[in-house]
Amino acid sequence: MARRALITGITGQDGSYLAEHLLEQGYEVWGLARGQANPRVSRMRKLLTDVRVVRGDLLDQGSLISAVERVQPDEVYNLGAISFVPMSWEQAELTAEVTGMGVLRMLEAIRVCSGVSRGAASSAGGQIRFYQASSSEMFGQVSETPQNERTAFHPRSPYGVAKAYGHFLTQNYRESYGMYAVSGILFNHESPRRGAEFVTRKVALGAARIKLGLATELRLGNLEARRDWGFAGDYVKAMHLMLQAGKPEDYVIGTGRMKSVRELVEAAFSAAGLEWERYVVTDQTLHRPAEVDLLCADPKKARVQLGWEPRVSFDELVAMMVEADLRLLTDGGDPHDDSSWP
Ligand code: NDP
Ligand code: GDR
Repeated sequence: MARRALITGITGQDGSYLAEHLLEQGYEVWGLARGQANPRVSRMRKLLTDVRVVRGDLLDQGSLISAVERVQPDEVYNLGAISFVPMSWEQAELTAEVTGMGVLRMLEAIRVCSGVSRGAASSAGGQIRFYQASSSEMFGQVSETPQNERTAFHPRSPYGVAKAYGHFLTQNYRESYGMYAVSGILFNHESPRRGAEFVTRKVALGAARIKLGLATELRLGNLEARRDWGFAGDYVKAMHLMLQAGKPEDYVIGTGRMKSVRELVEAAFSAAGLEWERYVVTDQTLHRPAEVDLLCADPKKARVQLGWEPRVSFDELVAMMVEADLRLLTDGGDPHDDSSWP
């Protein structure tokens, strides 16, 4: 019988790549989708035709219990979150509820549906395996570079704090109830499906718009921030591998290479055949209240224990995104409309 996976955040970037990967592996894939008439759900249904949808919201405990009862999953991937860091200052409480407390609600749904009792410290922990989408944003103001599984956390945004809560809670459910519950500490990963608010996609779209005469400038915040950027299609494979391992452990996932936003801009504009200095304007209002200056992964544990390695280089990723946006805009597509996903 096919293994069954339940993915929260199915309408997001990672949800789509993970669903495709699991379908290729022969899984029956279910996506948890929220909202009465969420337009991203109907678009997702058109693109991922083999994914089955179950309604639920990370804010609603009962809906998660019902979803787990209905799907009876072998594996749960908790990707749902408010994931845009600047929004977490605007709506800090909501971010705590969805990105932080949502993890507690999902773990509780699994615990209850698996019949794992609160008192059973050494219980088998049930059969459902759980993946939590932890983030390099938990490292925040870094104490060492590169960052590995033992690096201390110093989050710099309400988003990072909420992720740290979810991370420790996942660890705690593993230790308290013997659940197979793991966190992937993923560094930034991007694709042509990335939301237009994130810097890589904003830059790719900006370069494409300027190239096609649809815009004359691109406004950006801090050009000196450095990140470890990889391809989302590579990273979802690591999520799956983490749930197939012999024992539940957390892993850092990234490329081990860092680039600045300035280098990203140079690469994207060059891929579009443009000189970036003529078009990019820096805007103080786009700077963050507390910035994460640099993040760089040490993914050695994942390479050695899971056999995972990223395949797509930074230059290939940027070129892929710029080309996709040139095609999208040339075809009259709407960058905010997920149905135009490549
Ligand atoms: P997206 O922002 O693209 O997707 C977020 C998803 O969360 C959407 O499907 C959204 O659904 C869903 N969601 C939002 N609120 C709720 C809610 N109340 N209940 C249920 N679902 C909800 O994120 P990514 O795909 O980029 O990232 C996936 C996960 O990985 C996130 O948890 C993110 O924080 C984390 N992460 C991402 C990294 C990256 O570089 N991409 C790096 C490290 C961690 P809806 O359509 O309903 O809004
Ligand atoms: P990040 O991604 O905050 O790292 O979180 P984002 O692409 O938003 O920012 C990366 C860096 O670029 C700088 N920057 C800008 N960012 C945006 N969005 N817009 C701008 O105009 C701009 N100018 C400069 C930022 O200051 C920052 O330093 C992403 C999300 O996917 C999280 O959910 C995830 O956990 C982390 O990656 C790892």
